[in-house]
Amino acid sequence: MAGQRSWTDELSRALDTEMALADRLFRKLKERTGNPSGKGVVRDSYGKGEQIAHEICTEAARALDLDVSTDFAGNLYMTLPGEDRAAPAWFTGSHLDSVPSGGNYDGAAGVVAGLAALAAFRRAGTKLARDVTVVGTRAEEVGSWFTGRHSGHVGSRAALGLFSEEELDSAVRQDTGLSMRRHMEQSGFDPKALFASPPHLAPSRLKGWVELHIEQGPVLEREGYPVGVVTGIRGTVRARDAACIGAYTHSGAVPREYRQDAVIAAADFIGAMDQAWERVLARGGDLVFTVGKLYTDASVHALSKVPGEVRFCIDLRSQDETVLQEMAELVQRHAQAIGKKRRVRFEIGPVSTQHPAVMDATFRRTLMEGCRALGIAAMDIPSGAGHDAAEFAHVGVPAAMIFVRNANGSHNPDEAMEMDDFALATRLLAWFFTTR
Ligand code: HGY
Ligand code: MN
Ligand code: MN
Repeated sequence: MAGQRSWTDELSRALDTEMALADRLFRKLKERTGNPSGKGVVRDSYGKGEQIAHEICTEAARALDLDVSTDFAGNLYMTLPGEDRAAPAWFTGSHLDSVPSGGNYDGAAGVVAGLAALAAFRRAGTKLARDVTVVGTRAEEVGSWFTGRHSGHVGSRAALGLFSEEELDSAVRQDTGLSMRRHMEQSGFDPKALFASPPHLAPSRLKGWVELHIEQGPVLEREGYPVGVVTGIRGTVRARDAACIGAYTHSGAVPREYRQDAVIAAADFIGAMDQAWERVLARGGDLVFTVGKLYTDASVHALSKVPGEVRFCIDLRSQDETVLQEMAELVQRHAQAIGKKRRVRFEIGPVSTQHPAVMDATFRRTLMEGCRALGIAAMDIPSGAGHDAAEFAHVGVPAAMIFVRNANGSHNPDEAMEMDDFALATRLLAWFFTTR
């Protein structure tokens, strides 16, 4: 088994004790970023809610006497110094923003687990071989807040030098109409300096990225495991601002063959993509397809009108790059063919892609060793959801993820996680950092 010099009874007991810190942080996050007009939490990317979450974690890190810093994009770094400060460091953490009316654990669980692990190292007097930095990344949920052209995961991609300057102005907040650039500046960060300096995280400085995150799907719960070790992360093909343009006209007077009905055409398109999805699954492929937003214009639509416009988004995800490419082509082909048949025009708009990511095999083996050593029942599991970990893997930083069982799915206010499961996953995270 990998070197176990720092795993002690004191550390084991300290991890139990620090679950109280985790509890306090989850409670504070829920209270201070709760949705004022409804249920769940609101931690808007480069907005007030995300900023509050960063302040709560900064305060906890200061109380633990960690080295605290931020980069030009506003990512938060909270470091426990190790013996060899020049050695490539362990990085852990996750995002501190949420989807609108989201759950309290998506993203935050990874940051809270990292802080609880560092608090336990402090309490037990554990001196690790290398630094461990807990990161609170910005704007991982950017797709739920910003439309326009961008490729998601803004904070981690900015830290790794993968974020492009044009995205600063092509990504626009739906509710404020302001660009990513303006929101970064309003939050007190420096987009100009971001592009005038080398990436904050040079891959050579990182020993690896290990992210704890709730599963967000039903598998661990259904299979009866508290913890999962992630094998890979699905890539995406997304169109955030698609539309189908037809013609408004009288719903009674116009015969079928003269209509340009945007809603029926969009329904045809969605049905055709759904059948394509079934064909991929029937041949054993991996794919999910979602239209999370579909809406006519409330300022002009009416019962007695043939709808002349409908707007929607497309979210395609797969572990397989070729399936993603095939689906991206199919989107355009169906849009053309159905547009012709229904006498409408599809405007698919900017299409962003994220490549699938493979988790590091050695880290996965070590994590499974840890599960055996700690008596934690765990299973290998692919991630359907996207995560910052994929960006680290894309730049060659070995990456791993620990999933925590959670009930009621995710991206909804009912997202629920048992603290016992969280404690096991945090224990595994801490154990992993003691191995080298
Ligand atoms: O959409 C995602 O998978 C991630 O939760 N942002
Ligand atoms: Mn999410
Ligand atoms: Mn997440």
